[in-house]
Amino acid sequence: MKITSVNFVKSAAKLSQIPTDDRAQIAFAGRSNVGKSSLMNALFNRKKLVLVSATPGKTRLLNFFLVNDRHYFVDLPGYGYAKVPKKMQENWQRLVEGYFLNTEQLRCVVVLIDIRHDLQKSDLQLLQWLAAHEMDTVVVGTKADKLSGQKLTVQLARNREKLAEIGIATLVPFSAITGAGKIELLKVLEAYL
Ligand SMILES: Nc1nc2c(ncn2[C@@H]2O[C@H](COP(=O)(O)OP(=O)(O)O)[C@@H](O)[C@H]2O)c(=O)[nH]1
Ligand SMILES: [Mg+2]
Repeated sequence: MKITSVNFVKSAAKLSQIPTDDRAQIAFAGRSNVGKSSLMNALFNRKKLVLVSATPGKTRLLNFFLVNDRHYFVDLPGYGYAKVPKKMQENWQRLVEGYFLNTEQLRCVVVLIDIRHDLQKSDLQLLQWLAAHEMDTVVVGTKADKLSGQKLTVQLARNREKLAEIGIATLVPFSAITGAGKIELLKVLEAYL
C-alpha cells in the first residue's frame, strides 16, 4: 500500500460523532507515550499531522484521518497512563469499546507495544478483550531503534511467544526514527483493506 494523500477529517468525543460512511477503518491503539503519533506520522510521511503529545493521557478523542480518499486511519486515545484518574480510564474504556463493538467498517486494530519491554498489564487487557471479541489484531513493537540487533531479536521472540498464547500471530518491529518496519506494516494493513 502506498499512501499518497492524508487528510484530517474530524475528532470524535462520543460514538455519535464517528463517521458513518462505508469506508473501511483501521484503528491504532497503545499506551500513552508508546509512539502512536510518531508511527502514524511516519506512515503518513508527515512530520506533525498527528500531534505528538506533550501531556500523555490528555487526549480523549478518536481522530479520523482519511487516507488516499478511501480509508480511515483512526488514532485512538492512549491508555494505561498511571496518573489518569479512574473515572477517565472508565470513560476511555466505554468510548473505545463502544467504537470497537459498533463500527462495522472497522477491519483491524493495530496495537502498539514498546518493544523494549514485555507486554504490560494494560496491553494484555486490551489484547485479550480484542481476542475475546474475535477482532483482527496486528501488534507493532515501537522504538525498535533503541535496541541492538541481538536484544531486538530476543524481545521479539519473547513477545511473539506471549502473543501467540492469545492467538495473535503478527508482531511487526517498527521505528519512527529510522523508518524500519514501515513498508512491512503497510503491507500487512493493505491485506485488511
Ligand atoms: N527512539 C524512538 N523514539 C520514539 C519513537 N517513536 C516515538 N518516540 C518518542 O516517544 C515519545 C512519545 O511519542 P508519541 O508519538 O507522542 O507517543 P504517543 O503518546 O503514543 O502518541 C516522544 O518523545 C517520541 O519522540 C521511535 O520509534 N524511536
Ligand atoms: Mg499521541
